[in-house]
Amino acid sequence: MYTQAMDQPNSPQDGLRSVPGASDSRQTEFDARMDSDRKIEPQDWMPEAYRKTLVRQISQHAHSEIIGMQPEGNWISRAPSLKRKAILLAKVQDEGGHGLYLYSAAETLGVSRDALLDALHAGKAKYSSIFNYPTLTWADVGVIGWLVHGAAIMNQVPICRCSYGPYARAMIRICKEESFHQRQGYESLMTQMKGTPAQREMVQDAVDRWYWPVLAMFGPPDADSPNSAQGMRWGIKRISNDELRQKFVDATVPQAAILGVTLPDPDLKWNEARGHHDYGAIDWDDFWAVVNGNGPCNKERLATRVKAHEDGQWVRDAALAYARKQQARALREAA
Ligand code: BYC
Repeated sequence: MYTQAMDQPNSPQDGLRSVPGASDSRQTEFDARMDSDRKIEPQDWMPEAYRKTLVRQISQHAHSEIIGMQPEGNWISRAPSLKRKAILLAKVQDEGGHGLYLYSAAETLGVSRDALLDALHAGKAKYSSIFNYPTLTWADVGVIGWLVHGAAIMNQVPICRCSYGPYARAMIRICKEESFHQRQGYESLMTQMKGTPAQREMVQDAVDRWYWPVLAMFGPPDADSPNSAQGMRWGIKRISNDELRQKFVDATVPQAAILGVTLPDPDLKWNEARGHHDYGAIDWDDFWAVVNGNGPCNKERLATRVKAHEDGQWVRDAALAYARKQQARALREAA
């Protein structure tokens, strides 16, 4: 539903890879590897700024996955049937798994998982703005599947072609699972739209609350995106924030029509000349307030995350003790 061809050509800026001042043979090899679209692997030399950008983006992405378990996790005990509960459990568990693949990918860049988690728990690390909004009704779970995961797929399929091997490979599996998440959300909403007038109103209300924050998920407009230009040159980002947002709007309009909901944007209309939908202004002040910690649920999300980490300390201690015991036994047997 949301695919972009994996063989799509790279940005015209892709020749501009070098970091000013770094002109040794290792930089030349790095540039050549990227120009020929070969992956950079953990053992390869890379510019420090490239490494830092990847650590920033991959860790933010990992944090988003594990914080992203909370809004829907809130509904596991209240899912309306055993089938819906089983689906939701599997989906939330997948998100935990995505976080783990991504922390592992970040660790290949020489940063420890503990350091990344400390930054999250101290409120210093970013995670996606979208998870700071509340899930008020069961319809929110469907809308998160349809729109939030739909946006995630739109953003993440191009990352399967990221220049850094471990991140690109993690994204292939993640995108397959995201596709299931998106479809289960849409299917759940389809069922609700065939229900009572009250259920249809509940779906429309959820769409009204989530639509604009989802459009902001793609990040600030290209002109105000400080990381985009370099991220594109390095093949970390393949498609710009605004282009992805536009693709998402174009894909969502016909899906909303099939579902029978109205997207809450009076300025949304097809522009024949552009071959795309025009859409209204996004409230960037609201977006930055949320990113800077002042959204409706930021404090609750972080507090829940820190508590879960602290409550899980005994599990990590037990796993470490067991691993040490196994290691000691293996050494004894080898002696
Ligand atoms: N929320 O220069 P820009 C998921 C920050 S997981 C918060 O455009 P960049 C899912 C940005 O970090 C969703 N902050 O940055 C999971 C930067 O700050 P710093 C997450 C945002 O990196 C479970 C500043 O604004 N997806 O979908 O070039 C269940 C300037 O932005 C946001 C990923 O992480 C935001 N929405 O582009 C369901 C995918 N947007 O770091 C769903 C990988 C921007 O300079 N990440 N900022 O302090 C990316 O593709 C890119 O990092 C972004 C931002 C497009 C998000």
